Amino acid sequence: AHKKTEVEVAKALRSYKELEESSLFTRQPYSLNQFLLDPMRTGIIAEFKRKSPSKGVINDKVKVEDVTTGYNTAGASALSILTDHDFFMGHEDDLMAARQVNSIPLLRKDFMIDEYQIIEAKAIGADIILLIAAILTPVQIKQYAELAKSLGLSVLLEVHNLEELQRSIDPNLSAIGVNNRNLADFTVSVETSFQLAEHIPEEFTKVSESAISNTQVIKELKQAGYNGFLIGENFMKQENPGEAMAEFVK
Ligand code: IGP
Repeated sequence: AHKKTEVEVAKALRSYKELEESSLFTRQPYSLNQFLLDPMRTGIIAEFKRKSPSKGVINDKVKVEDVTTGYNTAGASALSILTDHDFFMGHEDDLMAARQVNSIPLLRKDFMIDEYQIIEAKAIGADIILLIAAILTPVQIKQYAELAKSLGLSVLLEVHNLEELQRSIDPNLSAIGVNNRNLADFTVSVETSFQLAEHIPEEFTKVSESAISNTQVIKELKQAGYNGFLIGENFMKQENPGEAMAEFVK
């Protein structure tokens, strides 16, 4: 309900026509899978996140330009930028600022519940959208993934159990992300990724999301077939998140 009103306000401020006329709207997006599978990169999707509902403020002292260029230099395959205002202290402007200084894919990390937000994602310079199975019907997932694909955007579907995975699979998706954090109670377990790996159809790249804090786990996840690793807090809790990632991958 909260997100619904936020989207209604956004629609009133900027029409579909205005979004489609913005200069970023016509750019050709980068492909998530191309960067995830690039052997010169780490497979890490490094996240810019000031605050979260489970941890409170993580870091509100750093600049999005500094952090994202640091991540990029450290070999990130993509950057995840929270644009949700209330829960994560993020903003569309953060993604636009990251766009100005990075030439790798940007994930608009937000709760997509309306087609408007997908058009908006393209208009602010995103390359990837996130669809969270837990809050969407299979019909919504199909429609949103089709729209995103028609705009050249990559689509990351987020699931956290087998039932969500099986009801949400769609050919328009680019990658499947297994969230190790249960959004209902915030408990985390990387086991979720190991358990679901074999159920993800092989045509999709696999991403493990949340609670990744050491390189040994990444090694094991790679052996289980994962191509991508979404890491936020482990880097953001440091004074210099970009440097923390460089140290992590060394
Ligand atoms: C990153 P972590 O534990 O490394 O900070 O997690 C990312 O997976 C997490 O921020 C996330 C998220 C989400 C945030 C995963 N799915 C959906 C908001 C909405």
